[in-house]
Amino acid sequence: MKPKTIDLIGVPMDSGKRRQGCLMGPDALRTAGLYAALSDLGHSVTDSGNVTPATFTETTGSHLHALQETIAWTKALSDRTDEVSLNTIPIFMGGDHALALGTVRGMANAAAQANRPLFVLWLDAHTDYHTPATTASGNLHGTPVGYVTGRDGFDSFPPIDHPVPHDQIAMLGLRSVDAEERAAIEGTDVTYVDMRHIDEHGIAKPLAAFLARVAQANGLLHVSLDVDFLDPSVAPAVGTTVPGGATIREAHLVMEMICDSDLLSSLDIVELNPFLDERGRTAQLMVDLAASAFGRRVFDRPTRAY
Ligand code: EXY
Ligand code: MN
Ligand code: MN
Ligand code: MN
Repeated sequence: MKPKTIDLIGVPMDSGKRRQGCLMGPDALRTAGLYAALSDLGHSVTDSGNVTPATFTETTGSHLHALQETIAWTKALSDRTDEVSLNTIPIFMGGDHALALGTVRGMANAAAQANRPLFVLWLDAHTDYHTPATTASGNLHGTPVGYVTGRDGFDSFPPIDHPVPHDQIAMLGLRSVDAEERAAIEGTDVTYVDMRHIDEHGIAKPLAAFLARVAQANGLLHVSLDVDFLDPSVAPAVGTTVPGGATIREAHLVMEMICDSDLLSSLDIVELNPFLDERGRTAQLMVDLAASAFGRRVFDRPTRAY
């Protein structure tokens, strides 16, 4: 892989759900050696520190958890993403998945300025396709895809200047989708791939088809990796575990194929809750997966033995 310029951006955001702990995520990824893992591969890495939201006054009495805090983070992340040059690959170290409200909104704006389409690869047990009006839990980490695709109901959030078209989104690893999300998303042209499909056909086939479309369109690729994409037995440090998730090798294959495509323009690593980890093994796995997306390999070419 050609050396890249990578910008590590800490996003200690914890407002997207009630269980606290993701605020420690950025430092857990730092402690697990994300900087060294990427610079050891020859990339030029900067750690820009953490984003901090503007001050806010929280709404009371709303069924939406931490609404104003989440809006403040969305604005701060959109602004931060506006500063990102497309010659740099930002890695947003979460923090919960509500951070994607701001990172995907910002990358969609950056893509529009570059006159290129933004594609989004959502690696998650969940579709995160709710709106403030449809969420039963009131946890806004279940809404970023609803927001960036322009669904109604986000009036108090910054407007979506450039909605991500549904056919520019692929979701892999799905196994916990609420009835409303399912009914809504089945009516769109999102590429939604559940674990049953992956069991039967493998993870490489749908991913290769999606990456080919990104390349064909000269698109930018934003990857949003939720820890709960993986099976809880190998990635326990997340508050929304769902059994029957991706294996470590399926996750590495996804990241290695993304690396080979050379299409990655931005990456979220989200929902890591170190409070739930076991001696840092989930944080270490996220760092290893990031290294696979940036060129770490066992061998550079296949064996000649057959
Ligand atoms: N769909 C459920 C809800 O809206 O509460 C669960 C959402 C989990 C979201 C995590 C970040 O992926
Ligand atoms: Mn998620
Ligand atoms: Mn999830
Ligand atoms: Mn569409």
